[in-house]
Amino acid sequence: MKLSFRWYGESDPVTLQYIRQIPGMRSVVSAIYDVQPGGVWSRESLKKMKETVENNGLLFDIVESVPVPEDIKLGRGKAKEYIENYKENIRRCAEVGVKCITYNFMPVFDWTRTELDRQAPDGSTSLVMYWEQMKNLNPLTDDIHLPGWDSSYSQSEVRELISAYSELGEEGLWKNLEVFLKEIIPVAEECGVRMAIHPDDPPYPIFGIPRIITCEENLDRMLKIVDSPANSLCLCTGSLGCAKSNDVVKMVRKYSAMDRIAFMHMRNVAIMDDGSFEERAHLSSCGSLDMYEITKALVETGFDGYVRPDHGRMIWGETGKPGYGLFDRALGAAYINGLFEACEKER
Ligand SMILES: [Mn+2]
Repeated sequence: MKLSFRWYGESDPVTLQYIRQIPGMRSVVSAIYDVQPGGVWSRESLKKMKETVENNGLLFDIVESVPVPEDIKLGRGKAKEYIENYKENIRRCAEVGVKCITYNFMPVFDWTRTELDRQAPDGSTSLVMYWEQMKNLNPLTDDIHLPGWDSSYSQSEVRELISAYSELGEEGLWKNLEVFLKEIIPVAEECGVRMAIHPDDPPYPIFGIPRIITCEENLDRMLKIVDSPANSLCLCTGSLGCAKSNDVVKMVRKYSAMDRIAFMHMRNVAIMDDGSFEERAHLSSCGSLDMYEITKALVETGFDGYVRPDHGRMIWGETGKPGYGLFDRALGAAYINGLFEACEKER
């Protein structure tokens, strides 16, 4: 496996010098942040990213994310133009040596949480989603400001998007995903890039907005749209793992054996009785997922893709982007290294 770490560019309080000091660290997972979703990334920015990362002894060969604009997901407006731009971004990433591009197909909102700094008994904080806090919210009638939601949309724009997606429905969203994949995957194949779709987080509809990258049946359907290793998964254990019905170990084993996992996001999550969930430390005993069995499934199926520790807690007084501090993600990386070494030597 290729160990990697997400970095948000020069504005990230976690420096590349620090990331480099994590044992076994290989690649930096980043993106170009000076262009709006839908636009074309400049060659200059990509070259500068590559140089900056390499000057710090790391590789820039994996991207997260090239965002998919709402028009593509809704199949309206500038969808055609944006798909062409997306292809160009794949080509330009490949030019600087990128081998894997992560993206998601989640309508309107990326991950949904109700608190970003919920304090645990040990004083650490993490992201949580409590149904108790969600259930009375209605974005069509109330002004909603959930943490982490894209503040570039006004409330009326959010309402318009939500009704457009409700009208589109799941099958409409599948149709638009199909159009997108059939256009971009051949380009990725040509360039030697693997596209890795991130599951919806959490993997079920919120506020009646359709979500489709959610469960084994739907992942099967997605992978069949274009049956190629260039059309692969970013298998995020924490996202899929917050639906009790998902058997994450089974899914990892199955898709890794098929060589359809390009990127692993490894983190743990604790599911509550009512389906609420809390992000936890990476260790198996800290949450609902068996990280050892997940790693074993990867090793036994010969996985050689990218892995990164996903969201960490905030610990030791660190401040910064919720989920993306240095300390707990570095602990996660060390734990992942240990699991892989043990599983590989056991074989
Ligand atoms: Mn993830």
